[in-house]
Amino acid sequence: MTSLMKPLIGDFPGSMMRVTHAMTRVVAALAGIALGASLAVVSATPALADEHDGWCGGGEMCVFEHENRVGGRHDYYNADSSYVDDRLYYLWGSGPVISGSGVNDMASSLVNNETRCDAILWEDINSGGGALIVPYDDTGGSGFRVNDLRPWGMNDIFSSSGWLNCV
Ligand SMILES: [Ca+2]
Ligand SMILES: [Ca+2]
Ligand SMILES: [Ca+2]
Repeated sequence: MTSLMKPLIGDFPGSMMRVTHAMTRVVAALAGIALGASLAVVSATPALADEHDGWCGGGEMCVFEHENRVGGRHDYYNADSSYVDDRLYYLWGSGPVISGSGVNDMASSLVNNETRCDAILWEDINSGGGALIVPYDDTGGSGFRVNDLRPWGMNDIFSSSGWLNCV
């Protein structure tokens, strides 16, 4: 599947890209188109029921409260228009336990664990504001990791996310 995105914002295989606020309007509009197509592809995999359970499984984009993927976390398999209604999981005992702390404006590191789609995270809900595009890793590793969002100027800011450039 050819992406509608790349011709407009440039080809950037394997690299991260911060999208400016002005560009995001274009990105968001096109991501909506790309998203429908991407969901049709990925929804056939069995990981769908595993999202929002605190485990960072295959096909998911996972955000973490602190740098280097520690602290509270949350896992997204589908696009999510608002992190305001999501809660952080903490690893206690045998597995993740949900907390009262929200995901919104908390992410300091993340993993794109999808092997066919770039992840895109926005600073506002409903795909608003600036965004960060995070490539996928299809080499059989542990996903594309961003261990520190501060150099990107996007620490503690993300409020929604989705997928794009799915192959
Ligand atoms: Ca949500
Ligand atoms: Ca944080
Ligand atoms: Ca935000």
